[in-house]
Formats: sequence, structure tokens, C-alpha cells
Amino acid sequence: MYCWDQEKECMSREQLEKLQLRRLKETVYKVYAFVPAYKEKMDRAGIRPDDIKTLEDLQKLPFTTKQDLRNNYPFNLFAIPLSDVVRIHSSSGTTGKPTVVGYSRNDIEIWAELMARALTSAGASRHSVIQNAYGYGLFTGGLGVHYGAEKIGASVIPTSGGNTKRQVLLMKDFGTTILTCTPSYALYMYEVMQEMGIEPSDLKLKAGIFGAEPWSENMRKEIENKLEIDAYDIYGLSEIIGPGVAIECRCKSGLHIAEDHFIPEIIDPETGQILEDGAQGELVITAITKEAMPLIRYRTRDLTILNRTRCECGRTHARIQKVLGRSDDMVIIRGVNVFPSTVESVLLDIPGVEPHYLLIVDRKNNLDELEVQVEVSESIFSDEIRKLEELGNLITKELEGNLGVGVKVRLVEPKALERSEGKAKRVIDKRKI
Ligand code: DLL
Repeated sequence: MYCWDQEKECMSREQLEKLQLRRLKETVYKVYAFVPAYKEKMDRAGIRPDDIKTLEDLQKLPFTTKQDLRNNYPFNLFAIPLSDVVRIHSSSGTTGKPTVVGYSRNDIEIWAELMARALTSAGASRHSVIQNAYGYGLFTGGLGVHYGAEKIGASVIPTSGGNTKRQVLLMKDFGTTILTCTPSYALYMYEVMQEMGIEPSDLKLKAGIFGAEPWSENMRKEIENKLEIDAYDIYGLSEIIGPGVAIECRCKSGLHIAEDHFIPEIIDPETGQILEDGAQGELVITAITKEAMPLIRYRTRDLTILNRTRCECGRTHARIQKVLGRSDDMVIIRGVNVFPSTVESVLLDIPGVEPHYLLIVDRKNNLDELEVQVEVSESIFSDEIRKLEELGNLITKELEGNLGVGVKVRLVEPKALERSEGKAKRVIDKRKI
């Protein structure tokens, strides 16, 4: 068993729920007393902190949304004075004001603990050489992973994102055993490795801990085969703490959510109703140990499934299924919901297709149109036109069959689509422009 903190990660359900309830109550008292926005919301809903007597009572509390963070920009959701805040992160977002999160010294310590758990769960130890290619800065990826990696005593190479040739060079020369970055960046690194004439067998790389964007099971296979490593999925969001909210274990059948710090719920995104375990819906998280910025029932917009059955690894914390994507990333084409990760999954089942694609949505004559640009392998691209046409037709058929909507497929030459050093952009929606 590879556990960082066996006592906490494997505690009985009963113990865990007792702990959750105590921490939930404390948090609710705290936000009611110190964060006017929470007090107002709870007063409006007619709920007092004393009303939280069981874990089920959590459902009585109002949701918190990204809009609440924007309305309270920058620091009005902080539950402690700024003088006790030791770090501020922020995520840019595509529209409106950035999202701001604050951390107390203790929050940073907990985050490092959670990242230490996460890295250990993916097989890291003090003997690992961890190359951390998540961006350092306002983005939580770089510093979040960094503190956890130092905590377990690994040797950390803080490359941050970018300068890909140097990444590859250092990976080889420093004997990196674990790579941490977005899955799309891992693939890009592989391409640059190829251009530099470096093979996976020239490296000591054993595993990758990839997250910050959705990636399909097929993408995992692709990365594992190309880089000859084990690829683990890590999930998190700045609002809650950053990376380390949930992580896969060796079983790779769902991501364990650190339930001693976060209470997960799954709701129907339309009605807000709680859904049963096993049903797909929006993940809602309550952070029950954060000092600087606890969030109550935060609507992540991420779609997944909650599984509370016991995992073979021995950890008792509930698992979430690989996140399908954010409801905001979903594009609705003539009423049909399309997730880029579904497109990815279909594409990667087709031989000759490269794991680089882009969805372009437009509206012509009041009708939505979806174009999927797909890179094909070098050998196919230089083959006869007829073969390319056949492949195009096959991709169209598969996508249309799986998505249930008409698709225009455009095959593009290898390396035609922009590569990403961080979160990949998978959709261009021209309808909004
Ligand atoms: O992306 C934190 C992070 C850093 C997670 C490094 C993992 C590794 P944000 O920039 O606030 O924080 O973006 C959070 O990214 O709500 C999801 O929509 C998406 N996301 C994060 N991890 C995954 C994942 C970081 N493993 C948003 N699978 C979240 C799918 C993910 N989506």
C-alpha cells in the first residue's frame, strides 16, 4: 500500500463522518461570524449555524458560485484578516474578473500535506526526481505540486511550463522519474523529444501526474504508450485549494477525494437536486478545513460521478470518476451537448489519428455548425488522396454516430494545430464573438 498518511486516508467511514461533521459545524460558524456574504445568504435562506446537526443538514445551506466570488472580488470572502493571509492565487478565467483565493499559513501546510498524499498515491517517494512543469505563479499548479513534492523529500526540478527543449534536456540529464504537467503538454514534450532524437528508453521517466484539464481514457493510453510511463490523473481547482483535491491511486479506477478536508456532493446542474451515488452530475464541494477562504457547497461546474464503494487500494475516501469536463466547456450544437473529451475519445480509437484536435463552432443561416479539425499521422498525410478521404469519412461516421449531431471533419497536416504548454484550448466558439 502506498499511503502518505494511512491513518487519515484509510479511516473508517464512521470516524470520517464524525470528523467531517465536526469540521463542517466549525466552518459554518466561522463563515457566519466572519464573512458577511455568507451571513446574508444564510439569513435569507433562514438557516442558522445551529441548524447544522448532521451531515445531511449540509443540504440546507445555499450553494456558492463563481458569481459569488466575483461579487466579493477581491478579498471579501476571506474569513481572516489580510495580515494572516500568507499567499494569494488567482485564476484568470475567460470572462469577467479573475477568481481570487487566499491561504493562511495553515492552509498552505494542509495543501502541502494533500499534495504529499497525492504524489505518494501515484508512486512518488523521497527517491523520486520530480520535474514540475505546471506553471509557477498565480496558477495553483506549480506551487501546489512543488510544496507537496518537497514535503515527501523528493528532488524537485521546478521547470514551470515552457522552453520545451530544455525540459527534455533536463529530463534526460537529471534523470527525472516523475513528470507533472498538463496531459496536453506531456504529449507536446514527447513530440519535441522525437525531434531531438531522444527516445523514452533514454530517460528514467516512470510516471506522470497529469491534470488541470479534461483528458479521456484513450488519451491516457496514448500518453502511456508513447512515453512508456504510468499516467495518473490529478484533479483540483483554485477555489477549493488547487491541485490535490482528488488523485488516482494505483488502481486507476476513479480519483480519491480528500474527504477529511472536502465534502463532495453530486447535483443535477439544472435543478440543484442531490443525485444518488453512481449518477452523473455536477460536483459540489465544501471545504471544511480552510481558514482563509472556506467555501460552502461550491458549484464546480465539473461533471463527474461519485463512488463511495471501497477501493482495492485500501483508501476509504470516496472516488470521483475522471472528470468529463466543465459544463462551461460543453458546446451545445443544435440542442445536442458535446464535450471535447468525448470527441477526443472517439478520435483516439481511430488508427492514423493524432491526439491533436480542435472544435470550431459557428452559426450559419441560424444553424449551428461543428467543424472538427484533426491532425493525421505523417504517413497517412503523405499517402494517396483516396486514403485521406476514406479516413475523413470514417472519422465523420464515428463522430456523428457517437455525438448524435452532424460534423464537418477537416483533416490537417501533422503539427498544424497549436501546441499547449499549459491547459489546451479545445474549442473555438465563433457564435459568441
Ligand atoms: O487547474 C488546479 C490543478 C493544477 C489541478 C494542476 C490539477 C493539476 P484551476 O486553474 O482553477 O485549477 O482550474 C480548475 O480545471 O474546475 C476543472 O474544470 C479543470 N480540471 C482540473 N483538473 C482536472 C482533471 C487547476 N484532472 C478547473 N480533469 C477545474 C478534468 C480538470 N478537469
